[in-house]
Amino acid sequence: MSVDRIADIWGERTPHARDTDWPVRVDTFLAGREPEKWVQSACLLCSNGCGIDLGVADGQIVGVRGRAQDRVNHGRLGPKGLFAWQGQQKDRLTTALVRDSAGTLVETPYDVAMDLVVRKSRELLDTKGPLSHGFYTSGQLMIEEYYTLAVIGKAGIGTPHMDGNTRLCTATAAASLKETFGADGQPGSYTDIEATDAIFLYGHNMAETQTVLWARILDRTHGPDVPVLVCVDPRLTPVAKEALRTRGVHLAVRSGTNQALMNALIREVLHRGWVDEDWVAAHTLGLEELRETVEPYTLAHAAEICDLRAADIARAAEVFGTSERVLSTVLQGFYQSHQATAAACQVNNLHLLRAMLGRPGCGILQMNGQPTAQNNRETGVDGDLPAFRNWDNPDHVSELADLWDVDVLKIPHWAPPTHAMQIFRYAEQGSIGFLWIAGTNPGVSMPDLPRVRRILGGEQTFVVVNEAYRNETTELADVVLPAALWGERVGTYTNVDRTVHLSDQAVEPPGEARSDLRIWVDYARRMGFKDRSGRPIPRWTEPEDAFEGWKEASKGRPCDYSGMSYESLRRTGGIQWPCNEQNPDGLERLYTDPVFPTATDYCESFGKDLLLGAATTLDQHRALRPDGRAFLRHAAYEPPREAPSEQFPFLLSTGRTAYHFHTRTKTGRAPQLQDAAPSVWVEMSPADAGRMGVSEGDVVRVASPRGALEAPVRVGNGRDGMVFVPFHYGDHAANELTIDSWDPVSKQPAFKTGAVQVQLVRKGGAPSAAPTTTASAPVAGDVPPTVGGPAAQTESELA
Ligand SMILES: Nc1nc2c(c(=O)[nH]1)N[C@H]1C(S)=C(S)[C@@H](COP(=O)(O)OP(=O)(O)OC[C@H]3O[C@@H](n4cnc5c(=O)[nH]c(N)nc54)[C@H](O)[C@@H]3O)O[C@H]1N2
Ligand SMILES: Nc1nc2c(c(=O)[nH]1)N[C@H]1C(S)=C(S)[C@@H](COP(=O)(O)OP(=O)(O)OC[C@H]3O[C@@H](n4cnc5c(=O)[nH]c(N)nc54)[C@H](O)[C@@H]3O)O[C@H]1N2
Ligand code: SF4
Ligand SMILES: [Mo]
Repeated sequence: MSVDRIADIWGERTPHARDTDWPVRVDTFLAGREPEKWVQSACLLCSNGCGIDLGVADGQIVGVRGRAQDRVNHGRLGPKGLFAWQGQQKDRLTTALVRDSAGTLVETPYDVAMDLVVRKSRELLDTKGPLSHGFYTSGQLMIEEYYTLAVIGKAGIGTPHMDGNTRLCTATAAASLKETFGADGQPGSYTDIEATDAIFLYGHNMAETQTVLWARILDRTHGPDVPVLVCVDPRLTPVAKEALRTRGVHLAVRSGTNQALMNALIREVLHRGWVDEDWVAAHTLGLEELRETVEPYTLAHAAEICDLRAADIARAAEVFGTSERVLSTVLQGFYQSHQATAAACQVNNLHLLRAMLGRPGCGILQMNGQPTAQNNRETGVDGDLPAFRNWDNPDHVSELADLWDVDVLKIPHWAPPTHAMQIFRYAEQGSIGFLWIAGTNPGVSMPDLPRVRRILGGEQTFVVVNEAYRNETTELADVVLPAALWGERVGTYTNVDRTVHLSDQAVEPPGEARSDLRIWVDYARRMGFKDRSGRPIPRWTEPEDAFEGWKEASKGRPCDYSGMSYESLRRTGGIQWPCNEQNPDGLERLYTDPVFPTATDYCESFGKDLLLGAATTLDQHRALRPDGRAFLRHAAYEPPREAPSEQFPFLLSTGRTAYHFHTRTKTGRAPQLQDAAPSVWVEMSPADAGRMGVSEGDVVRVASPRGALEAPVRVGNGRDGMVFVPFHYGDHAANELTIDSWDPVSKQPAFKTGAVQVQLVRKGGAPSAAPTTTASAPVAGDVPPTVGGPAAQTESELA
């Protein structure tokens, strides 16, 4: 059947009962031509990682089709997967750009531009040493590229200044998994959706941000044995509506108060005796400290802090405490806040207290956002050491020195890795004089943009950017190198539930564009990086050899890829790590035994204080004798850094809409998606709007102590006292307003809290351009519905 997949984001329902397979539904979108061939890949527009085939004709992508046999999506695709590839065929960078003496970016042959990069880099390394170099990358490159950069940065140059935009994204997922279980890695599996009785979504608008995973949940909630949903989100998202429909709860917390709510949920579970005492005693540490910390958070106390009804919190605790199987997902409403790691750890705690791990239906998804954020963390381009090695454990550093054949002292491990916000600080001061950015657009996505522009645009640091389009960041760079995109190169990546996919090359990159792997290998060869035996660093030039190098680095570690190959990935619908001799087909769930990777000699991290971020030492960790037990981590609630005041009376929250991906470099060039959400808006509650005399479509000025933007109002369904701005629009960027402060443990910025004022600028006359199909749905009935029309018709076939 044919469906308008702009009007219907999730597509046709295929309901089914608990413990039965999710039916297959294959979605296909062709932009007018029949493909000559199909090329295997996985979607690269969110962490769900849907299996996708690219249809190719005359050397161009002409359409896409979901892969029926893929374990992630069973053939389905969402609006971004269906339509965004079209944006890759417009406005591409085909040559390098170099800033001339007049300050203009001039088209330059790639070789000449790379010569300049190498000259600059060599000069700084010779005069200032490795600390003069910083790398800021992405959650959207491939394993081969990340691992290559990790080896260049750590074994070739020796700089600790390396991080990804994953710091803004899911650094907290990694941090909370390390704190609780000793290492990163998602315990659960997407198949937990088929088996579960209750699903908790914490600060996660999955309906818009992992649309296919949400379709998977809808196929349970529309079948028999409906699971109960609990949604923790200040806005009435589609997730919140489904929670109400399944007779669960929508906890519309006041932004920035998650930790108080979590402490109350844990207290209730403890007080009501919903704890598996024997399991907890055998497999965890820290119960008494946790009990003590949560004791003050009675239902009434938390209700007051979070501005919720005590009965609703009690109901949520009851769902958790009395369901046989619970699946939890956590994302930016928790991660982008001042107590991010603390709150995310409480989700892990609830599962530990009820022994809800390692069996069907009982997963935890400390979600990723970006499609390859997981690999950024695994390979160590977030500053950590590859394959979840512990930079604070001398044995782990020696292993790498042996593997890479370099001196131990070359590998940066004498201090904690430098997080993104600190890298920008050093670039501001000029101690980082060479900053290489790839696969991210900080000119829109970082907090406090006025400052980011000063840093990137200043003379004190030389900025190189690998990009596929001209954007807000390339306009501030000294050299721009043209990058190949998805479908234009081969590589592998890993989604949230540890499923690894191979993406084959379907078409050639345009002009002089080339993959980040080729760019970095070229740089390394020209720089002449060598190991102790005189071999080049890295030892490979081709993607498959880089993957083989990565397999070797990961062997014996939690994220073990040693049993995979390009051939086996091509043959299957994705393989979950660990994949090795013991698990030749991969492993569906971790911690079935349950032995957690907390042993002092094995763990990825010795842990940190959740309130201050101070690190536990190796000796302190050993003295705790964790020996495979998980940590019940605890923290009191603290109010957010920037609270509303008389001058700035509203709470600011920022986030996403279903139709755009981040800074819109692809989705803004795909007509179906761009037309569905063409320009920025500001969401306000009906009560706030009414009080200010503001109606749908009126233009307001939103200002924070840092900056301001003007935009039309959507009178929507959020909390009173809160405004929400989507962060996708570089011309009216939410980050003009946001504060640059972060969680002490994960160092993830708090994009979800801040204080602003709102003033009416002029009456509008027409409704705002916000979509009606999503969390931004209007309260007024006379706003025209968001539809895609004939251009958005998609074929959908049930098996
Ligand atoms: N369509 C689309 N999908 C995407 C992306 C995209 O840009 N567009 N990006 C991908 C990436 S990289 C990421 S990281 C994910 C992000 O996916 P999500 O985390 O689902 O998206 P957000 O809109 O950033 O935030 C989620 C929710 O947090 C709520 N929130 C705000 N403050 C609080 C709070 O204090 N407490 C709680 N509990 N909730 C709060 C907001 O109301 C919002 O609905 O999406 C991925 N998928
Ligand atoms: N206020 C606010 N700010 C936020 C957030 C929020 O919720 N609120 N969310 C944060 C989060 S979770 C995230 S993930 C970030 C996302 O923020 P960004 O990472 O800055 O956003 P993108 O638009 O995805 O930028 C990716 C860039 O890489 C380019 N690109 C794509 N593929 C490739 C490739 O293969 N190679 C190279 N070299 N380039 C490529 C694209 O053209 C694009 O310009 O934003 C963060 N900022
Ligand atoms: S859910 Fe994510 S991975 Fe799947 S099609 Fe949509 S954007 Fe792509
Ligand atoms: Mo993200």
